[in-house]
Amino acid sequence: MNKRILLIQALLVSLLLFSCKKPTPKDLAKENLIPQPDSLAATDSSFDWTAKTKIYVQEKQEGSQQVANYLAKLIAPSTGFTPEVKRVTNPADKKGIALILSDDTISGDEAYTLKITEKRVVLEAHQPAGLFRGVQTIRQLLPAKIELDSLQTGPWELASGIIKDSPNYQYRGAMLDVARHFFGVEDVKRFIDLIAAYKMNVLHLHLTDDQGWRIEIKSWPNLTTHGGSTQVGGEKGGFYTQNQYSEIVNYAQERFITVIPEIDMPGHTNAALASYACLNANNKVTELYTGTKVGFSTLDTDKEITYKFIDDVIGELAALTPGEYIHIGGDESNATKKKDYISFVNRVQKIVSRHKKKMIGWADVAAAELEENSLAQFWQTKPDNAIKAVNQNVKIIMSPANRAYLDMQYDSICPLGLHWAGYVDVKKAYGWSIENFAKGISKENIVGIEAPLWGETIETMDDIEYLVFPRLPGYAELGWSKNTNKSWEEYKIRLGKQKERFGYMNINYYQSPLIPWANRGNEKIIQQKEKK
Ligand code: TNX
Repeated sequence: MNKRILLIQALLVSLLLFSCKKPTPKDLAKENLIPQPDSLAATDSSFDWTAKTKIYVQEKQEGSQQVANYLAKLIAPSTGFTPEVKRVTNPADKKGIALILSDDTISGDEAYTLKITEKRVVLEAHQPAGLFRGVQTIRQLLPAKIELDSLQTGPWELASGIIKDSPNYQYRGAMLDVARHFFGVEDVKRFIDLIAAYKMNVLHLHLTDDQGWRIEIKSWPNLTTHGGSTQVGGEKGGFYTQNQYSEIVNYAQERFITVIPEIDMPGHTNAALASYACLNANNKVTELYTGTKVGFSTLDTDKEITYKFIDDVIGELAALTPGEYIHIGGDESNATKKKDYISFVNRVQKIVSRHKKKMIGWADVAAAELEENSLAQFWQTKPDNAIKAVNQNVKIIMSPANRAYLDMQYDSICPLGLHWAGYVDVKKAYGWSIENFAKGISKENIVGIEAPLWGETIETMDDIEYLVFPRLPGYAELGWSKNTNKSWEEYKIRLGKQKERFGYMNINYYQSPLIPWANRGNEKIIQQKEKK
């Protein structure tokens, strides 16, 4: 009898204790967010995400429902929670997590406000894209092991406070060259997930080059069956069917990332020239090419069939492209006469417009007469071409090779990559300013930043990750965060603290000696994610 009373008493006490469990004090200012948000105010408490926590969205807000589902799915494997997403009239009044589209919050498509108290997490944005970027902040505020695919023990606490955040530049992207070496749909999806985690919003796919044509064009089938059959080094290549390509585009769109497809021309076209004799000046197909030289191929810019070909290709691609841009390359056309190059670009620009898209070209295209809504991509280390574009009132995407090329080696012993633009260590990759890089190209001329990964030396997803990480978070921050927030000394510490997260995300990153790599806690990994 006595024993029973004691047991009941003990139960009651523990119940009482449990229900009054004090939230753990946590300092939001000590969290290591990349990119750094605009403003952050800590309130020294925390929100505990438990199995009971629900995600609330406003009734009739389809966009927030989609992001809520993404968040629920993101945290499910490691927490074991399957949070219910509920539509209610006033999500902000509920205890739990609220995702709200509202006009009363900080403006801008990707801006968001995140308010965390002991009772609730309220994420507000004008647009679903803003909610999605805010969800990436929530993700980084959760313990790093949230990234694991296997069940972990909590607690899953978020430091309390208020974050107000918006991007500095509207265009923040990475490029993947799938032409030199082909990468399949699953690899591209992983690449998308990795850039999405750092709030990037553009994936530029370099789909064609001398070594391979990677996108199915139904009206010119030989481009892929023959032109896509090989790659650098001579191994089997590959290509995306239009359905597979759409799958990539949709996957990116669900992460509020725009895919910009590139068909490189008139140079870098050997794969097409090897597939169709009529595109060549001498009406003979070329041999497939598996080396890494550049600047030797050109479409015949005098033939009408060339423009019919381009019209067909751009037409099919435009139909697969919800984004507003198509990239036409235009770089290193050393085998094309200057005057032919100029008339070619002028004509191709019109073809792109006719298909209701805007043109992007590598800044070399500024030799032609650019329309004001075209964009030029700065890549050379000298700004001359980009300045020609600026003089035509054309905006610039900043990708200077000696700072922003993901295929430049970190140093002389780096096993992957090239170094024609120099070595780009992690500090060099981060330590520059987009708007001060080149005299004559200032903030109002620039849409943003893109870090291109050329594919001559990379064959596997591990190779991709080795060159991309840890430089990519830095490019993401250069594009997102305001200038006043940027300092290498401070950034390298934040980056070092991503170590655990990189590990749990199974990223094959380069352990640069410039970074003070640090473990944040003693969180035990119950089961490491399996290496692909
Ligand atoms: C130059 S950058 C190229 C690419 C190469 C790259 C290697 C540019 C517009 N063209 O064809 O892959 O260098 O770094």
